[in-house]
Amino acid sequence: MKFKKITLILGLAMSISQLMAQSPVLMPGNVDGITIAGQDVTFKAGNIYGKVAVYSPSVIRIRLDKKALGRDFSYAVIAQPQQTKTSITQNDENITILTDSLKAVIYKKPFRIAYYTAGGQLINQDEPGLTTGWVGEEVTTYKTMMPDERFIGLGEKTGNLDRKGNAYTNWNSDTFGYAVDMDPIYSTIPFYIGIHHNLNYGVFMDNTYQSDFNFGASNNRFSSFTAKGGEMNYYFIYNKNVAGIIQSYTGLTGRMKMPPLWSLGYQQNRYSYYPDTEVLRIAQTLREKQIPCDGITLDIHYMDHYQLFTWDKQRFPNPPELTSKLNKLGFKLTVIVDPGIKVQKGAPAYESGAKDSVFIQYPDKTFYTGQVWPGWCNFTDFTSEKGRAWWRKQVKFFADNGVSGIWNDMNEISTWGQKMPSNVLFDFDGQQTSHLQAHNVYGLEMIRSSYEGAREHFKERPFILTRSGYAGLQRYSAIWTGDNRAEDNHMLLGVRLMNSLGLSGVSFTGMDVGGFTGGASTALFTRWMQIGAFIPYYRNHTQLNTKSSEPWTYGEDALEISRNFINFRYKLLPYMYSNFYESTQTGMPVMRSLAIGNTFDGKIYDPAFQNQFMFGNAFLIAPFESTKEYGKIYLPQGEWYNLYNDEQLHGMQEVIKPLDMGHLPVFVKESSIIPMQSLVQTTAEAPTDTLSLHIFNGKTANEFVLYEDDGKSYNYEKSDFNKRTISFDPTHHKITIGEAAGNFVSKFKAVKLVLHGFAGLGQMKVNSKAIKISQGYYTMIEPVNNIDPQGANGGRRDAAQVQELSFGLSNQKQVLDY
Ligand code: NBV
Repeated sequence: MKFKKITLILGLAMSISQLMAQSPVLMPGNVDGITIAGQDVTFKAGNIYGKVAVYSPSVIRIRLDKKALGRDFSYAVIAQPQQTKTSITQNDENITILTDSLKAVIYKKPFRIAYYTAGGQLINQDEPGLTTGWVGEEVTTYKTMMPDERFIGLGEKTGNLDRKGNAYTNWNSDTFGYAVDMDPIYSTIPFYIGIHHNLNYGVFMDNTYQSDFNFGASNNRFSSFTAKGGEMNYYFIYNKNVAGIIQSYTGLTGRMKMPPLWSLGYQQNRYSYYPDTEVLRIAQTLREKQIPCDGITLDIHYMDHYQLFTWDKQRFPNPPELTSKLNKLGFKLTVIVDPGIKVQKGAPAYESGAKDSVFIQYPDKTFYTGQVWPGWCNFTDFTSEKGRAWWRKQVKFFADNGVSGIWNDMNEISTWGQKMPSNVLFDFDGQQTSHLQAHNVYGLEMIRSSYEGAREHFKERPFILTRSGYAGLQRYSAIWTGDNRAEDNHMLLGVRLMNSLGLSGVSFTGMDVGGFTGGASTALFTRWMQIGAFIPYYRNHTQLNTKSSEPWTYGEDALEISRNFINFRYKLLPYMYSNFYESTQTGMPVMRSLAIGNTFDGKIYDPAFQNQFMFGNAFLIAPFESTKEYGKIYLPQGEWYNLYNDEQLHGMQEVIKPLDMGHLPVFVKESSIIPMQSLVQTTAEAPTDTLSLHIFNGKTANEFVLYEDDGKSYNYEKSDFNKRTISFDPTHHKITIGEAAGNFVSKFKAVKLVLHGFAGLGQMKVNSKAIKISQGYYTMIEPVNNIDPQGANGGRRDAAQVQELSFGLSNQKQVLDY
């Protein structure tokens, strides 16, 4: 009896001391309760519930929670797991999941996971001592930091291309005039790529709560990702190259749709153009000054006291007439929308939204009211189908007025206070949640509603633009990098932001060219306009009360240089449109960080070279501060041509080039295939029926898929496109234009082949018929004052000696031998 009492007391004392010693960090225990079903493994690990699921040979998903796994729901992921050849085996120590390209090992004592190549090389593993842990509701997965590991991506994040040594937060924020190292800014894409030992992998943590990523910020032990709530839910992606990782990531989160062709043209913005006569004056001036342009935008002053779905009747008395006049001049109109609906009795949008109860609410069922442009506002709950349906219906207002584009601003959500209470509730598609979980997807669901509304009501493909978003935003919208400053370092930061977005599945990206706040110097403005010609969404925009920023406002030289670069962009439309097509197919961005093609070349991460990027596969752009007189450029592997004069340069070397206002350093990669067209002032104007096909000689074989469709309807979804593969095979001295696929009749009937670096070639055989080659000069981008009677290059300073020949374009395969 006495003995029993003692053991009881001892036992009690022990459990109290255990309780007291319980760690504030909850971690997975040993794995048991394992169920293997097809490609899935479910288990318990101490108090943790887990599931590991194979999505494809290169994608494995991990879910962990401290309670039974809940509803499987995502705003980002649209893919279902693919049927994948998988072998799952286990022993006392571990469970091994093997696909054709990836091996995941779940260690049982305690739970942790490691990923290996099919050949057994370690790609990535949970940090063995830290694995995954919960502190309160906050969950973090820790990964062993590999020697010399680099990290790229994570969407719209400031900082260096290589994110090693830094930590980042995801909480969509309105950051007017942000500093170049500010974090977070407007959008959230919790997806990054790790690189080490000639291996690369991707991690996408699909959790919409505020999240933190740590890439060895003041620690050399781990990289980690944290969510402030919800479950640990991430996808591990392995592929041999970064392009393959992006392809898998966009396989999960979706790819962009074909944009309207006009949205690739130059766009003129300001905050704000009004009244209508001013809008037309700008449009007409662009035409008079022969500056190609396709889009003009109305910022908030078009509305009646900033109330959504209204027009200021004084400034814009007849919007359909305005849009029709603009259309006749070859312009499309985009208008801004904000999520806030002014609380105003009698106002149709407010009344109908309130009646249908589409606004986000406090727990006591009163609408959340926040202050923004129109004053006190309610905000549509885009996370409910009811809210989205209501918004889609409102979008008809724009269709009825001939609007072609919807620019979604302030959708972080931004309110003047910038502090929306945590207890505001969102439907979250049937599982009501708080602001904490819904905040980061608010913008995504707003653009989804705008896109779907436009798809319902617009006659043609819409252009949708957003400032905020979450992973998957590429399915609905283009994005721009918000309120930057007219400063050199902002111009370069903008390039890195877009490159990082491109690495994170978003191809259609832009920045305010010329800078939003402040005023650019002439040199900065000109440099920015040049870079703009090589970014996916090319718009010039500036803040209220700043100096005008149309291309003619900086003097004659700036105007001429801007025009020449815009001209070049318009001639490149067949190349660009085809590159956008590639984005729709594989997620490959149009604007490409050098980390995509040169992942393991350490030089490209050097801060001196990290702003360089590829525009498609052919052009390497080297942006520098406008104040620099010399630029040090790193040319990666391959042979390169200077765009202005075809000077040939070897890759894997640094070159120093003098910089002047007229020449943005641009290089063309050897073996490039660049289809071009005649100059037009707007995409509404048909180019001539001759396709200029530029081939840059080189030692490597290359291919280019030339894609055309009508540029405006959805018929391309029903095979109404024209697609052919053009290939260059230097080993066999052959250029092939493949047979055309699809039902669309190409706008081109003839080809003018422009050969660069083929000096000495006298003739070519086109389908066995010999055709004589003529010698010529070609200037890709005219600089100012290019006439130089003494110049060796046909009387011009900048020109390349080229070989040319012309022949008819057929729908059948055409083989050119040389
Ligand atoms: O609508 C006005 C501006 C707009 O021009 C800008 O591009 C957005 O990023 N908008 C922000 C509202 C706030 C400007 C201070």
